[in-house]
Amino acid sequence: MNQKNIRNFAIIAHIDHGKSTLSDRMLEITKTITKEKLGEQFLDQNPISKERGITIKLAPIRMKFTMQDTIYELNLIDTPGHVDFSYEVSRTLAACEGAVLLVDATQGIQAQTVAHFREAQKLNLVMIPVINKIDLPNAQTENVVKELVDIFKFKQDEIIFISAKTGQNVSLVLKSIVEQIPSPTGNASDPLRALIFDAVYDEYRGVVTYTRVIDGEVRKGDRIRLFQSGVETEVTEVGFFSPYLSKTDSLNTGEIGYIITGIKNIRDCRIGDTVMSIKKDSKPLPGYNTPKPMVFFGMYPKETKDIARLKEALVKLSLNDNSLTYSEEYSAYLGSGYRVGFLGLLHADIVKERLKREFGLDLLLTMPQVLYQKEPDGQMREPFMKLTVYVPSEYVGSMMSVCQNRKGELLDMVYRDLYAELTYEIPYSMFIRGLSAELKTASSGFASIDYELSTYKPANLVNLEVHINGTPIDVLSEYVYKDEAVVKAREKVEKLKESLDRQQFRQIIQGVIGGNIVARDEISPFRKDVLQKLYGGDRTRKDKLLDKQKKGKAKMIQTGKVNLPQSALYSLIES
Ligand SMILES: Nc1nc2c(ncn2[C@@H]2O[C@H](COP(=O)(O)OP(=O)(O)OP(=O)(O)O)[C@@H](O)[C@H]2O)c(=O)[nH]1
Ligand SMILES: [Mg+2]
Repeated sequence: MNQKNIRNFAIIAHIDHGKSTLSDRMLEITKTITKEKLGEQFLDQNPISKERGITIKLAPIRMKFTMQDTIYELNLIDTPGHVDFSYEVSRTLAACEGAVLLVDATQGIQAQTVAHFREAQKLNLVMIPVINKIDLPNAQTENVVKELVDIFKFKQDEIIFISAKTGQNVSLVLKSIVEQIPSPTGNASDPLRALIFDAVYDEYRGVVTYTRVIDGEVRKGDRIRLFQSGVETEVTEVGFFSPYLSKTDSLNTGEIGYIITGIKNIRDCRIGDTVMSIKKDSKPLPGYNTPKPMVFFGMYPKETKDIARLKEALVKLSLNDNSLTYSEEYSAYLGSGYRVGFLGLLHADIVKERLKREFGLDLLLTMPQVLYQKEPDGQMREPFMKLTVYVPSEYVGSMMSVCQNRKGELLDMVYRDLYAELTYEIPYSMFIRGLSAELKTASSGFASIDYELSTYKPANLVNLEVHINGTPIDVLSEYVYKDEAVVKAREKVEKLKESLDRQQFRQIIQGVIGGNIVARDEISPFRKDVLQKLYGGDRTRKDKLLDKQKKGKAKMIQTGKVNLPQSALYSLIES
């Protein structure tokens, strides 16, 4: 395609504002996908995405669009809206010249609208402001126009009003993309430089890199070099996204597509790396800063033999999701596992689900923890976030009381027309303790939040251990704030008692901090219950039951280090 007829753009918005639905209409109008095949949110190909109705991965697709007898190649990248997947958005934006900034007419500007707007602005992308869902009776279109003008300084007459659902005015958005968004610059006669903005592992083809060609071109059979790993290899296939992989002869300057190479080792291919020609020296592209994982879980396969498959699965998933980190871990009770780091709780949940569905792994996840830092003098430090809350002004008071109760410190507060923007510094661990849900509830669902890591601060933490019959259960211990430690210990002991109350041994459960028992409970043996239903009756039946119970005991003693069956541990960790 002639470089000047190419347009690369992203659709960005807060969660649920209609990005994937707008993509559907564009695919329909450009006849990229037939209406019969389209369904809803076509680009959400992943079944988990489909079921939950949320986008979890960036998704590129190439369209042909004719305007005034000229055929344009439009490369659309749909992005996720949830804050856990913001990194997908920044990677997408780096591969584009422009973005459609979509705002739901019933919601107005929300946290990720602002976050993605700023990111796109930093990269000097041309943005097309679009207000969506104007078909809804509760659309507050005029207010949203005012917000777009006041906050983002758009001109009123550049805003397009659409319904992604009915298709109303969507062709105006396509027209505007062609007219407003510049064609890619880049030099066709320079040696190849292409940005890897994503990658997937395909069972049949191996590593598939999603790339944006910046300079030069790439063809099947070309020798290329990956800058970071220094690996040289041959291109075995190039193509574009339809959204499936569709082979072509070459990818030219400015185009978005995929490259498949002879690379065997998944780790040689890194997101953000530059694919370069081997012939001449040229500079690598800037790439990305990989975000740091914030939440950590221990992950253990329920079947011990699955540990090798878990490792393989993590290697493959992290190719496609390089914010995922993992390191080996061992538990006396659960055996070998991995400590896996995620960007947030939704991210963790999705990865667990993908491991189950795509790799058939049944896993146990321990309690989430944030990444604490231990100073040489033993002082613990915990991560703090800069949290921004966007909320209708009438809820400011409730937001403030939630944040204050959660050790938050108010940094800034700005009142806009209809809503306020509060900025807090708050421990990240509060997210694990349900901060997001609390803010939602206290604002009748209106609050939206954005956050980023700000700093580490000293934290008054203690290690809370859980002992059964004097033995600490490693996977149940966790760091908790000192001021809540005793309450937490009692809660845990109680919960454990509930999940253990049908065991056959006397069990002493203790919450222990620094060697001191701060909570204690015990469960008397199960034996009584076995006989209870027999009302004295038949002696041989009684003997048989007691005999059965004895065998059960023997089995547990052999397998467990304490009288704790794995099923009880599972139910406790999973609850
Ligand atoms: N009435 C109406 N509903 C719409 C419109 N556009 C999208 N929706 C609905 O809004 C919901 C969210 O739409 P999606 O397209 O999945 O939103 P999204 O921005 O892709 O969401 P994420 O990718 O999860 O951030 C769906 O139920 C859509 O049917 C519209 O123009 N009018
Ligand atoms: Mg979507």
